[in-house]
Amino acid sequence: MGARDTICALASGPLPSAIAVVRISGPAVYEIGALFLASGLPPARRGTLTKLIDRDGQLVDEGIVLFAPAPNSYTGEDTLELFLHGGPAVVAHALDVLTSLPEVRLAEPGEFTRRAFEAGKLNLTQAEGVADLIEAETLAQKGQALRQLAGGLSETYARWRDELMGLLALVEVMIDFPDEGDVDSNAASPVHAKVSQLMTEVEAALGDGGIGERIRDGFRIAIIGEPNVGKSTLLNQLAGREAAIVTARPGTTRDVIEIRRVLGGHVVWIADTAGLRETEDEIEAEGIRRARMTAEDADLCLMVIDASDMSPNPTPSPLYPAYPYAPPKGIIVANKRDLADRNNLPRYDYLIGANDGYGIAQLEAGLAYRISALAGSVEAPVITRARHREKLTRGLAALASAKTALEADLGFELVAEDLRLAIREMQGIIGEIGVEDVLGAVFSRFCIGK
Ligand SMILES: Nc1nc2c(ncn2[C@@H]2O[C@H](COP(=O)(O)OP(=O)(O)OP(=O)(O)O)[C@@H](O)[C@H]2O)c(=O)[nH]1
Ligand SMILES: [Mg+2]
Repeated sequence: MGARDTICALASGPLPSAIAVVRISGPAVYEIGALFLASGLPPARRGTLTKLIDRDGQLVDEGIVLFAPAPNSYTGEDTLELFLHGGPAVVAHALDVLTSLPEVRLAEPGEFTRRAFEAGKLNLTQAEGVADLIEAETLAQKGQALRQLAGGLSETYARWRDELMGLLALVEVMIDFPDEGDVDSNAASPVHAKVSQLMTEVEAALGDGGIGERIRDGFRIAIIGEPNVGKSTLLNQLAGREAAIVTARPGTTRDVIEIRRVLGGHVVWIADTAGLRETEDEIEAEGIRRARMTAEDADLCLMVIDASDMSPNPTPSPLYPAYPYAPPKGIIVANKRDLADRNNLPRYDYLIGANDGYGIAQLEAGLAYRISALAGSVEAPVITRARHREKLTRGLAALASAKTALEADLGFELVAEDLRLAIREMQGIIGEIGVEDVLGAVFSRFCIGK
């Protein structure tokens, strides 16, 4: 294997900024120090004011330089960080100078963290924690990302993997020495008990209601109801802008329109949908199909009805009942209270006027409360990404198959094979078996310079 490229990138935010951090990692750091730092590489890990010069000795900028020799750096390689003035021309000039060396190139997204992963500084779950921490907008997201980065999540997966490996060793002994010790059915029983126990644990993690993923990706609220009841008007109220088109014509909204908010300390996606009714129109029918899917997927569903429309009753069509969801998911929002007869109101959880904003603050407070209750319903979720859930689900299937093999006395070879499969899935989550496309998918979503 030849020497690796040395990578460099702007690691701080958009320019101009007070300070710009340019990060460099790889073997060319020494050459860069000798060529481009007026006083050479500074002592390790000590911030040193230095001039950055180009090949002709022209000043690029002057700033603090931090040198971290391998292996005690983020990437495990020799790294250099330049704290420059945050002007676009400064940074462009500095990157030009650095990449003028043939072995230095600009970093790809997430490449620094990928190198840290390859150097064994982080496992894959922790690397995902780094990405999540950078993207975290709410304290809950930040807390979850920090826990993931600190290794809290990988510990659980690693423990399951270790226990499975111990179990596999036991089963392999039984394959190798079938006549020693107890007969099969007795010998199988501790294995069976352990498999069952692990299954219970994995099932519990999978049965978390997807809360970890929701904290990370956002909770989902759907607004549904018949045409013209004011769903889009409500969405615009919640968005604080004209996100959706509002007209007096029923059937205005065709597609799902989503807005993002922070409610109760959590990121929430609120979706406006097409009004539910029977229709011949192909486009509207597709919109209605999407509306129902959106509602199915949602954590909370705002079922909007027209408070002024008491006739014939709020359930005009058996195909599209006004209240498809029960509490706690379903929330009945009666709109157009300005037109309603106060003495003759339908059943509702919230009474609003989407046009004039009446009751919106109460509705928002109620939603915030329900979202925080949902988020708090699972303490420290284990699963934070669909990728983890997929692997755990497959691991659980392998365990179930091992259990069946044990119960049907199909032989320890089959059990061993299932255990190996389950181990592979656990290893896949923490990246011990580095399948290239998985790694590519994980790291390409990072920002450049991380
Ligand atoms: N009087 C009154 N009119 C309202 C209120 N909220 C909405 N409207 C009106 O009701 C009509 C329909 O509003 P939209 O928000 O487009 O209704 P929608 O449910 O999104 O309708 P579709 O997209 O067709 O399903 C518009 O003319 C709104 O101005 C309200 O609180 N009071
Ligand atoms: Mg609409």
